[in-house]
Amino acid sequence: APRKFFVGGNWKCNGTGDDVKKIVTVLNEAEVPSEDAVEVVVSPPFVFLQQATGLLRPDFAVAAQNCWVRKGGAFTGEISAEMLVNLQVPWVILGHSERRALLNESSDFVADKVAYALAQGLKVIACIGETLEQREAGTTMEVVAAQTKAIAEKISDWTNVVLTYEPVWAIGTGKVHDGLRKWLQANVGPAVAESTRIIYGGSVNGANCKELAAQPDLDGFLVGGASLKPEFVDIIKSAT
Ligand code: G2H
Repeated sequence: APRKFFVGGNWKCNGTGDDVKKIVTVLNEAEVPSEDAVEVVVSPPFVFLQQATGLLRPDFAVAAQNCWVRKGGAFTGEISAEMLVNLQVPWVILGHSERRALLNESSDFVADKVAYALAQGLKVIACIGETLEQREAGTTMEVVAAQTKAIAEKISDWTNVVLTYEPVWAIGTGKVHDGLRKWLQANVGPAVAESTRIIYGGSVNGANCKELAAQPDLDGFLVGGASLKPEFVDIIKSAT
């Protein structure tokens, strides 16, 4: 089966209950390509997940922005994968560059989270990407391959993984996606390389989405800032 275009909206740590209503109203009224052509997933902060789920059109899904690495318990301030499953939240974003950088999440820790979340039945938007320093040092492919390898060592089924390349610096060229697909082919296998969606994140907006979507190895987007605005609809439309 061809890889279905994926558009994720990462709302990050933004908004109020009223903002959720406003954003969801815009999405619900939007005319977008059919479910066969694009998978749309929005990711509100934890506290708004249930509200968003209740209001959102049935062809769009929600994702949490993080979850705890193992079964819940005495981990103050954390949210477990089991809780997300219990709330019928289908997706979770893991390893976002902001968590890797600001909260010191290591590749091994992220990989453990990916494996645990998948085992609980969640679908995972797994994020990888290099910093500007690493890019300038010419180690981009090495860095993203190591981040992907950490995950590949802990999972065997990639069906419910969307791999998200988010260079911490800016707009992509599609080249890293090609390298990542080749890495999967050589290290995981041709079937996984063929079927796994590799999406792009980093300042995607209504103006640049069409050009980016035309890259052959790019199967969708994880959108931050622009996912809070009506132009998110234009980004969804770039699927076709
Ligand atoms: C990268 C991205 C989405 P933005 O962090 O996760 O955000 O589109 O605001 O660059």
